[in-house]
Amino acid sequence: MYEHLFWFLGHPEVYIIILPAFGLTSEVLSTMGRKPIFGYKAMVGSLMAIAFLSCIVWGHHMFVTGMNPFLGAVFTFTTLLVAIPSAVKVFNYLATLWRAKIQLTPAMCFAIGLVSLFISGGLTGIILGDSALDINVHDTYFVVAHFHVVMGASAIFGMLAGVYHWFPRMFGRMMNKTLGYVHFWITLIAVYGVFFPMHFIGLGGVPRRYYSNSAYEGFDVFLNINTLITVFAFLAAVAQVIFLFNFVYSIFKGKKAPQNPWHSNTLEWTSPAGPGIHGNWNGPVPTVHRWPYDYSKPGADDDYIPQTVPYSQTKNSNLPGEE
Ligand SMILES: [Cu+2]
Repeated sequence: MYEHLFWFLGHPEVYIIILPAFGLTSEVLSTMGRKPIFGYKAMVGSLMAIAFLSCIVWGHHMFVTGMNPFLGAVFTFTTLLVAIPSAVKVFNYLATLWRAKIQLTPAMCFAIGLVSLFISGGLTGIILGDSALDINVHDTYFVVAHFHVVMGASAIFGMLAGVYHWFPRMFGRMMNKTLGYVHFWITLIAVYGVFFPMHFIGLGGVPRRYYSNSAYEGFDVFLNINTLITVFAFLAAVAQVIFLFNFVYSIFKGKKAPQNPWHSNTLEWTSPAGPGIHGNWNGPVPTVHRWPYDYSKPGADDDYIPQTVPYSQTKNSNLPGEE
């Protein structure tokens, strides 16, 4: 009973970590690709579908607890259903990037990094969600590798994309781009360096949650891989020191940020730069005329039209009238 309750909380909880990162990524991919997010309604629907499905899949953590195999089959079915909205999101991310005017800011690098990690980690989720396959790798490092790629690395990449993107809005200053790129590349390589080989240790049968495996001679062949993983883990940690330095340094010494550094449509970039004031705007609250994704709109001169600017005030008069 306790284990059921634990995973009834535990599975939705990991989705709570990744879903906001998906939202951040959608914003960054759209703004930095100068295109509307592809399939907006499908993207929102997928988020809601994932949130709902997350509540009826917890049994996939319990395939080897002695649970009735028929119940295992039910949880396999509900779990594999999650692949559908997940695939919709990945395809729409890729379609948003297709023929986009991609601006590779550090935020965009991390957003694309999230897509890469989510695909890599999602594929092994199919193996773990299927009871017949899961039994072979349950409670091994294969699971550790899978969930750290998806809900650890992928979610953190989304959060870092958000930090780089909205830092100018939060502090009125820009983060250092070069340090951002160094942070991104070391983190990306180190994360794959840690978790890619970890899958193979798991396939070899090394169990998780043991503080040492030195009592089992059969696992000695994996020592070199463990050493390699440790080196990459330290490398990943060093990269985060670079990020923390960049973050704190830029708060005080970063270049002053323009009002709207990424030429974004959204409302937050119209409020006074720097830490928020009560009510967010000095004067009256601005009027919003449309959705936030009017990037590269056919017939418009600029590749963005802020939500607060009516079409009649844009340079080109060919745009349709406001609804
Ligand atoms: Cu789960």
